[in-house]
Amino acid sequence: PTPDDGDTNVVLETKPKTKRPPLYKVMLLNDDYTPMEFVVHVLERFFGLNHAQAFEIMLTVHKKGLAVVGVFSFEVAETKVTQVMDFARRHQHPLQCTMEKE
Ligand code: NFA
Repeated sequence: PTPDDGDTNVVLETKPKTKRPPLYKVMLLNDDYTPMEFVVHVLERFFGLNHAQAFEIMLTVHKKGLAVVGVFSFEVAETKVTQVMDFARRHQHPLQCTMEKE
């Protein structure tokens, strides 16, 4: 008798793997103390927004409590959060910046 080679009726399916790396939303949170102009400056400086875009997002955070300011790879998002948190602390403002997987 022929030994079973194990290849009988074996279907090898492969999904086409086109996995994109996960993206992370970087968010700014409202508070009662950080000056509006400081938030606008942060958005211009660390997120490359022009003044009008920065002002608009600042107002959204002010009115809604938070807003997504950008979507990035994990490393870039982490860097933005650290830069904003350090900058806010250096200026003694309680501004909070966080990230969340999309
Ligand atoms: N709410 C702050 C104020 O009235 C402004 C602010 C906007 C703070 C967005 C944090 C984020 N001075």
